[in-house]
Amino acid sequence: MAPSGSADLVIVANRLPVDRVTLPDGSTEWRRSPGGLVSAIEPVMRANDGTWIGWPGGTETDLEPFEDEGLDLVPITLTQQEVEDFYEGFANATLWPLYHDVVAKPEFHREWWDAYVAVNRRFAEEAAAVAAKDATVWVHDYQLQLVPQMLRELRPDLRIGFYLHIPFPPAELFQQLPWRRQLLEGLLGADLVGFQLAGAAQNFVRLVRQRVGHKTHRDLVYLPDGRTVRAAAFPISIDAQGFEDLARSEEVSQRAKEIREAVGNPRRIFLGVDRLDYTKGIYARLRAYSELVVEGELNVEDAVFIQVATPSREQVEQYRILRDDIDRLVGRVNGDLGKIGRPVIHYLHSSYPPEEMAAFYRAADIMAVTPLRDGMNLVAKEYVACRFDNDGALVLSEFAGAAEELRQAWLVNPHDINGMKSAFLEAYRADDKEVTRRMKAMRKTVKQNDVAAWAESFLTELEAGRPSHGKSVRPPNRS
Ligand code: GDG
Repeated sequence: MAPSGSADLVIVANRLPVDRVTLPDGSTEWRRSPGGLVSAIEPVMRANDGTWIGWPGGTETDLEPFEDEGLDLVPITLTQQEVEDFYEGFANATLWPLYHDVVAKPEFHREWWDAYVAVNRRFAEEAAAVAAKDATVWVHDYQLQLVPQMLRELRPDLRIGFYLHIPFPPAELFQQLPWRRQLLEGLLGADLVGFQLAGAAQNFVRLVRQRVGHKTHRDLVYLPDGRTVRAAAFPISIDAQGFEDLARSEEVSQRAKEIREAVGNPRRIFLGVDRLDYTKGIYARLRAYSELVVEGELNVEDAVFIQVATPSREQVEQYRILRDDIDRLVGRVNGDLGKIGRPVIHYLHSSYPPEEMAAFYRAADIMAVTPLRDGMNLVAKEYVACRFDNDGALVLSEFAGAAEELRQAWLVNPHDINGMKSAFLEAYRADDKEVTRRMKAMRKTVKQNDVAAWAESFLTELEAGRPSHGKSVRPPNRS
């Protein structure tokens, strides 16, 4: 295919950075969806005449490429059947559990795989059409692992990067996948494959050696056609300054006070914030906490747990089961142990604007982030960014990618309920000096390694291996 597009930088992600919102009068408009990825990539997009290709969510078929606040956006259409087979099926009921240590049982269906191939091809063809000659294309996440290879076949002139936001499993688990070789070959279409952690990159290289038979050396894969592919870690982060500024604002400070008052000004507020997902360890966390109340280690006058669970993937069966399980647990705990005006757990199944999230982070004394497996976990970093007074305790799962950087958190094994209970109590009883020492160190880490540094290091590495005749992506003008 001859290059026909004009974009020097193309971002390919499952979702567009905007959502279609229906207004009261029935008309629709695009609204920017808040998220670290958008704010990280936006400056590079602007500096490079970038285009973002993604699915707007929904099944409208009448969507044309459009501009939103100066960003060129190209919507990909999915049919209802593709939403079920590609998105809810192969992406969220096959790959998601398989890549998260099989904490739920992955389902393997051939029709789901066929839809995955077809939708990946659509993304690849669109990217091939909009990319200028020698452009850079950055493909994101587990929904699009075949795109790099499909795109390379269409457009060998492109520089292609791929970034996986979720864990990459050890060979012993990945082997289960009937289409394991095709996925590895799909990823090898990229020049640079980025992961959250070095261990994930190593898993990938080992699998490529074993399953595809290519020569490898450290983080490099040597392909028979002379190309080399690099697999390396680029731990993602957040807009740390943005979160801090939000947390410092008058509006958020006031709202944080209101939240504390609304829950009865207890001595300590525990907080959990997660998408309602079985990988996040919400059930075990709430159980551990409620056992401390049963045993009298904590009482409802002094401590309360606020759990924000954002609705997620509600059409997928495992998510419905989880929701019912948590509804039951919270109902039982509050019914058995709560008092008038003093529930043990405030459970909020809802999503909130960024200001309200920052107010929760500021209101909480102890943040509980206890996933069974998580690529990174941005919530842990957001909490740290919002604690500008160097107070607040973070209880963090060893199985979150963030644990490699946030060593000063109270680290826990979320499968060990007693261990988690001890950590909650330690954090609850810790003196101010100890809490400050830990938080100061974590704040330094999060501020130094923000999301802009992440995007810059990935793109710099991607450009570094480019043949000298190609053009390269310009860094944004950073103020
Ligand atoms: C995947 C990987 C990796 C949540 N509820 C609301 C809301 N959020 C925001 C949080 C945070 C983000 O969503 C969730 O990010 P996490 O990192 O915690 O988890 P995943 O959604 O599973 O993300 C993960 C990440 O990709 C990035 O690579 O870290 O490991 O699984 O930013 O604040 N934001 C608002 N309202 C809500 O109700 N505004």
